[in-house]
Amino acid sequence: MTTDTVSVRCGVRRVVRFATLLAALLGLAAFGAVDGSAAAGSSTEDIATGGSIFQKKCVGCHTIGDGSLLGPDLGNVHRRREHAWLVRWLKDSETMVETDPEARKLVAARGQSRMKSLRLSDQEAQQVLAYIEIESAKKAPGAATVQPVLALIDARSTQSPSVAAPSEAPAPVLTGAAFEQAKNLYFDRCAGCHGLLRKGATGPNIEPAHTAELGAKAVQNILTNGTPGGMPALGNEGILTPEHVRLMSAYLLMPAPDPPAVSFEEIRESWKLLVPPASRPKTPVTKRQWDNYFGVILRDAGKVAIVDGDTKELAGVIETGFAVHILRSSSTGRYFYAVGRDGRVSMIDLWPETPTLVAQVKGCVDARSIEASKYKGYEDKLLIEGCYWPPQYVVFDGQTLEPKTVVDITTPAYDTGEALKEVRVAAIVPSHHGPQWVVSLKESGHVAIVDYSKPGFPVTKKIAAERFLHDGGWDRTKQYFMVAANMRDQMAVIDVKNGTLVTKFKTGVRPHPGRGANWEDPEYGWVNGTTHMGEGKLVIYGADPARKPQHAWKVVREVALGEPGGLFIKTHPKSPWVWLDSPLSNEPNGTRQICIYSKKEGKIDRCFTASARGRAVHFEYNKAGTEVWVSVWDREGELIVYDDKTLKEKTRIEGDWLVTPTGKFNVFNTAGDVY
Ligand code: DHE
Repeated sequence: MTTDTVSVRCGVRRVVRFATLLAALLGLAAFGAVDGSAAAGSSTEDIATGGSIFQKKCVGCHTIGDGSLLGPDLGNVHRRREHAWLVRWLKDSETMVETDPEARKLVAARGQSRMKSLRLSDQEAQQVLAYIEIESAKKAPGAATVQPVLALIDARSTQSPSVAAPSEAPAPVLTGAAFEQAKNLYFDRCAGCHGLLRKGATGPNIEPAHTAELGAKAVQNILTNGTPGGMPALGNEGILTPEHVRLMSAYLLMPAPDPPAVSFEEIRESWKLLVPPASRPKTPVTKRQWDNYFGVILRDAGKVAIVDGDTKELAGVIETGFAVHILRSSSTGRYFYAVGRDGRVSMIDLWPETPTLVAQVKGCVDARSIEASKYKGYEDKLLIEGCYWPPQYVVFDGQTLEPKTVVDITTPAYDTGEALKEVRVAAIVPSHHGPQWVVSLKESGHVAIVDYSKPGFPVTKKIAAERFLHDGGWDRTKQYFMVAANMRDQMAVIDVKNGTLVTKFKTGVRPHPGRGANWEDPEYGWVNGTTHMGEGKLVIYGADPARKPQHAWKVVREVALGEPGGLFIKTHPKSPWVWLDSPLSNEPNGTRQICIYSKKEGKIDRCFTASARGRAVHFEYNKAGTEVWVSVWDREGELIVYDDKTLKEKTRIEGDWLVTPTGKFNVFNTAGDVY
């Protein structure tokens, strides 16, 4: 037990004595819930546990007796609602909204800020309610004057009850330097999920109209504590200092500045050819088995490590620049292409004795995706970079990174026709059956087909799918592209051969498959699956339209994982297992959890904590499909290597150079899109 826990528990013990005394004085009925007191039957440990759950899952949106934030003030909520109703709400608010008239009324009154299901057990819900009851009593006698929840919420539709209404709040002022600092912090930490223009995508819309409604205090709470829906606790995790949190809360109440454009000329000027093709080796010089190299993203170091998959030795470290995000391989595997959040593309040649940076260019202000040409005749010839900002993609020469063209992809929303300023390029996959890249347009909800055999590398088709497309990958045949529309809780299936949307279907709260995983299910034929950011659930859907058309693109299995915050799922054609992580869980232990699903048994074989620190994130197989590598995402990072047959840990790769390792990409598997 830590000192903190001891002091919390002692404090709680005093509070319980006070509460019991108060209950005795007022009579239990007055003190208790509408149909019973959670605190009366709870131990001090229960209340302490309730307090710690409340701190982790609720404080981003609620106070107890200190006024309304994103959600209502929960002071004395036990007096306003039946105990059983509150327990059900704490367990699964989303289902209640579908089935319970009171819950529907509550959400209708609150507009966009709908509460995610906390998925607490009965016992945990009791513990949280006991804690709220005790904390409400601490605020007595004023606590009794708290207004009923619905009345409070009704008031919020015209003005916020506890924080000043937007018109009454003094307009935040930031000086030039503070504004610049806040702008950079926003770009580094927030824009990926909420968009440079703050209109939302993986995270909600946080334009000033919404943040002003919350007020600075609520914004600070959310930045500090995160939310159960997957917003990280940036303050508590030490990513933002308290000063940063205050700065950001002011910045978020101000209109977003216009981000800059990037012209073809500027992209050309940024191009650096460090080693021309004629000066590169004609055959591999390295003695290492380079097609079993792993490229490892060292996120916060702005570097990529190349690790020998056979010997587990470090083959080289390449400076790639700010918050490098992913790697993709050229078709032959000889080159790794890295893309950074700052839009910089770095090309790494794996044939020299030491892997070597041979070219760099910057095609965007903000970017997440990159892919090579993989169709016969185009091997290692071309490269596409998708921009988050500006709304464009850039095509480069695959041997030199010389820019060839920039294509604007501004497209109206597929459903409403609304003109959009920000249309971000999310996942890109390379066709193996034709000269095409398949490009996801996040905000508009289209999947664009880019034909690189045509002059100018144009979009030849835009297929309406679903808004807020994010990540996805191929089915086993590489005819169907399955992509998550994560803010719409759906997967969309595109038939790339025929250029059509096959279907889309709901899976759960914010699916996040990475590139997904394909395997053969004993009952349903070929299937694919996704994990979820917003709930602890693996969802498996049929992906075998040729042999099992009755199950194709329908959810066939749902498997509970315990922890929300899942980002990646991985398997290999030779493996009996499917590996799942949950690095965005709200629980420190949950962030380090790995779960392994048995293809044969159709259920989770085991879940375990992989590390004592950091987060366990992203899986990659070696070339032979016999080992699984997992990153410990921490300043003092590690790579854990598991034997895929026995599931036992084989070794840990450590070293000063392993600063915040995240994604890993095996050359053979990445070049061949094996997943
Ligand atoms: Fe990623 C893939 C966007 C945060 C690790 N990430 C992707 C893709 C997109 C994306 C669009 C698909 C690329 C493709 O296939 O062409 N990622 C974003 C964001 O917008 C987001 C949510 C927020 C941000 O600010 O960037 C984000 N991503 C992260 C991380 O914080 C992760 C966990 C750690 C890191 O290093 O950045 C992370 N994303 C990854 C990885 C992949 C990825 C490892 C590739 C998975 C694969 O197996 O292909």
